Amino acid sequence: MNVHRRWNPLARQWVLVSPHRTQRPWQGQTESRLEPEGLEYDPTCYLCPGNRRANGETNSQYETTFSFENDFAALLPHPEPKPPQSTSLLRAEPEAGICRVLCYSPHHSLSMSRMSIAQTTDVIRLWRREQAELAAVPWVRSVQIFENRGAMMGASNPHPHGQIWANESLPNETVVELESQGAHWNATGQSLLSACLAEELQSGERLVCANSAFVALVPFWAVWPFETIVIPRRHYGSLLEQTPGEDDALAALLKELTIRYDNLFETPFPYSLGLHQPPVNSGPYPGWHFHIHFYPPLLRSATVRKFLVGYEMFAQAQRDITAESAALRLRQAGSDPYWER
Ligand code: H2U
Ligand code: ZN
Repeated sequence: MNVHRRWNPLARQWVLVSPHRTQRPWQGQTESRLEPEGLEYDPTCYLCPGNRRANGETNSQYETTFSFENDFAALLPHPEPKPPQSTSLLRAEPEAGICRVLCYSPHHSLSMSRMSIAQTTDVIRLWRREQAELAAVPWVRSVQIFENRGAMMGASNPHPHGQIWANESLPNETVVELESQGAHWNATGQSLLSACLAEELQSGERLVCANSAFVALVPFWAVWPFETIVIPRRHYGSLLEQTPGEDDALAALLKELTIRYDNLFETPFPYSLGLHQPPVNSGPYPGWHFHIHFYPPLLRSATVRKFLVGYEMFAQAQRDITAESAALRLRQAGSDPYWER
């Protein structure tokens, strides 16, 4: 395959693809391999049940999931009423928000790949409860649910957990996806992701795994080597419209996908995952199609990661291995966990 560029219609960006470049030698940084640990309870962990957190609060003796207000929140519900100094050119605005931490399980060493499907269904239900609760705050317009897994992605703690940041203005990514999905809906009466999914199911070469309600695939326009997107087959905007059957199907798909990730380099695979749902307390946004992005940093092994630097910082994103070969490798990685082989 020759060097080419691909269009991301969702984020409205180009990505450069240089398939011939995967042969180049590597003498740069390697990351240390992370082996799974088995500890079920860590008395020093800020997120384990019953433990005291950094600011002195105590976690409940939770048995399934547990959420709390982030003790070091990046956003505050009542920011200073005085707006920051700004001019028409150098603009600043006050920003109110709410940050929460979501513990997925009382078990300190689990991850979605190692949790049961029923436990992940509990996480999905927690995501929905939080989404509904934060959407009920009249000034909240954006609810961003995400997870950083692994030290390589900046997770501060191995305990299985995610976060929510909800705020009063729309973040950049939401603004672009709102425009791209809205424009496609207005032009065709079909959601952008339904159209993409139809083409992907037809071609099959970027599919990773699927079930009755969800499909995971490496998007045509992926930037991260093993980036995936999880798309519901049915078009709806958010978890609030998802059925109990779809909750179970999503949990099963997330388990299979994260096992495939872990299998790929036989290591707990780091990633950031993010749910993309439409703005709340505004709309309706009929073109928005619920989806989850996975952005994993690993490139060649458990120790060699991709850096978004140089040309990618100053010009545009670039990848070496094609989306098609990444999807093939994730299919070949299998769905039986390597740690049970
Ligand atoms: P990350 O691992 O993705 O950083 O998420 C952990 C969050 O948990 C982080 O935002 C919060 C940090 O502020 N935290 C608390 O709120 N209380 C604590 O005692 C430790 C960590
Ligand atoms: Zn813990």
